[in-house]
Amino acid sequence: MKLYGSVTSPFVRSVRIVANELRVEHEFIEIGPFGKETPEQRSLLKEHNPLIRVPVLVDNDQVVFESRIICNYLLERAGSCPASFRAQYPLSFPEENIISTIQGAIESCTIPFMITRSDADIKAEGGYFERFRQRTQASFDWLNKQLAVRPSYFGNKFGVSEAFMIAALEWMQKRQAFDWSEYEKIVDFHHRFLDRESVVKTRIPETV
Ligand SMILES: N[C@@H](CCC(=O)N[C@@H](CS)C(=O)NCC(=O)O)C(=O)O
Repeated sequence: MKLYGSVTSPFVRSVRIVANELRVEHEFIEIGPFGKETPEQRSLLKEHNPLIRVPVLVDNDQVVFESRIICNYLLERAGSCPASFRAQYPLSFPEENIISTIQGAIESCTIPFMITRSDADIKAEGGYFERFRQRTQASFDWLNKQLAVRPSYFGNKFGVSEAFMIAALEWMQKRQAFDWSEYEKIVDFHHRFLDRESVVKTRIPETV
């Protein structure tokens, strides 16, 4: 099984965390971060994913793209999983809502980041960029609350939504895309899981 992705992408990292938790053997094939891919890497990506983005999983003849679908593929394929990982398959609807919100918040930060990275003259403010900012904020307000009211779906035990959340938090911190340090429950969440083996193993390198 091959996983194509960059070491910086929070979507790729979520998948890597889940694969590590499920002990799924895989080869990680590194693609440069957006705007820094080589022409060969870009055409490799195009060949496997019409959306031309990472992550992409190739398992013999089966190609799977979109981080969430890849996680589902891994969960289904794993069958049983270590007791330390909350891996119900299919995921419950409350957990799906939590993952949708985390993914929406990530995209609200990664899209402006990629747009400004590809065109230095564009200012990521006002207009629809303002909607992205509001969406991130509203998502974090909601997620902070979910940690209090739905701990069995989010926060109590490490699972898929926790993998997405930790990847989102550390990417936003690294890129200074959104300051979540005032959200008490979220800060506590980060403290609880930041030393987990799968999280440490996939952390974005300092040098990138
Ligand atoms: N919804 C997708 C989002 C993936 C995504 O946005 N990947 C970014 C890296 S963080 C990417 O490859 N972007 C390149 C592009 O948009 O052209 C998923 O969950 O996999």
